Amino acid sequence: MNRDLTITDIRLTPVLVADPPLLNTQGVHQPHTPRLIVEVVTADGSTGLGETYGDTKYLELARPLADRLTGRRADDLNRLFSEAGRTAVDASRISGRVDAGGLRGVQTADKLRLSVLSAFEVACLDALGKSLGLPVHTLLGGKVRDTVEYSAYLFYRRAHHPEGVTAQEDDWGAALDPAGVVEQARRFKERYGFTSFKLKGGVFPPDEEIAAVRALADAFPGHPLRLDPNGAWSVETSLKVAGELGSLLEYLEDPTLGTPGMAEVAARAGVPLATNMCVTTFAEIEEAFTRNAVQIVLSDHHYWGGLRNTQHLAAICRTFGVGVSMHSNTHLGISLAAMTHVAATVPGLRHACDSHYPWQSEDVLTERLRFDDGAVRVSDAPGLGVELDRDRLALLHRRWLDDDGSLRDRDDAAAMRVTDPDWTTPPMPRW
Ligand code: GKR
Ligand code: MG
Repeated sequence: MNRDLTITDIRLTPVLVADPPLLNTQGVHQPHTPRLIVEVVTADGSTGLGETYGDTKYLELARPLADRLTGRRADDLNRLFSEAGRTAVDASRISGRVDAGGLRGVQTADKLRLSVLSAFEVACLDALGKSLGLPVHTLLGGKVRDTVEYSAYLFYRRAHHPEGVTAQEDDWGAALDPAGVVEQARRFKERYGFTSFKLKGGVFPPDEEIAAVRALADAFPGHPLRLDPNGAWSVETSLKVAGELGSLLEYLEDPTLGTPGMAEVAARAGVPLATNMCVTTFAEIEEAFTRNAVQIVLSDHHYWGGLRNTQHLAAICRTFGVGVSMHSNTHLGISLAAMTHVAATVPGLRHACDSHYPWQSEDVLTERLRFDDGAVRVSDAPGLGVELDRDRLALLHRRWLDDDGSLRDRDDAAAMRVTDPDWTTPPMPRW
């Protein structure tokens, strides 16, 4: 076979994907959420797939990056990354410390660039794997496990999006109290076999969320439990929650914002702290690790800059005795496949990874990925081992084209205002 891995084309397809009314501290998920699907085509006829955030600021950067990388080689990733680093980022796109829509920590030009680049890297690895007949995990040095464990991602949620809003219905029903959360967890366990449970908190006053975790502990004795309020609590509130839940928790995730606050909670709480908010870039590692502010970093291969950077992060964490696992934001099967390949190569992955995937009823793949006994089997097929369904892609792209612009940028506070016109993003700490 002619292995000319020159990138001849990069196709960028923004899509809007159905999302249920999941609550978090900033508001509620909108009925559709944006993602960007990337296809890297190489001269030997391979097409690799990648996926990343699809809000406008990512799309605006994706085009110039794609133009810059076309003509280069899909197997020349190191040079591709340096080349991409020269692409300018519009500074007006990086405002404020914490990402308003995505709860993804600090915003920097580099992080924005890496968030887009990660989809290109995954697509190049997929193309390369297809061309060589090798799975992505082999290109990353080889898997050290055959399955990757995921946790059930529990959300307080409404039964439906508000009346009059075009949305995909589901039959999960509302979960707004401890009984609802336990019922949701039971269903996750029955359907997918998950044995770890993470509850998205910061939605109700801490006492209610403490009651929900206690109810989970009673219903599922011995199952690892996590609570993640996305930084909605003060240091004092975090310590109170940690004091009450203590040994029931596998870890507490981002109880409060910022490394100094996390360090104080970590020093006094006696519960391990995980983060996908206070350490989201390499530049933040030194301070956080030196101050022992976090015990587990939840990597997100999108904003850390891809699968190889995730491996670098995991190696740094290992060196400092800090645990590593995976963060998730609403995503499709391409990203779940990518997460699974890289997670399969990380030694000492002791915590089940997060994934929103069970909440997504739609995908752009010919076949959905499956969770069996709470885990995804690592594919040994060439590349990522997934196949694009062009009709599905076209349908979800059509939805993006038809949108009047109101859903093209994730805005959980705007979705909340549909039912509560006075709602604004709450100032932090909320409690
Ligand atoms: O989907 O509402 C959500 C989550 O709150 C998400 O945006 C977070 O980034 O899942 C994430 C987390 O663990 O913080
Ligand atoms: Mg989190």
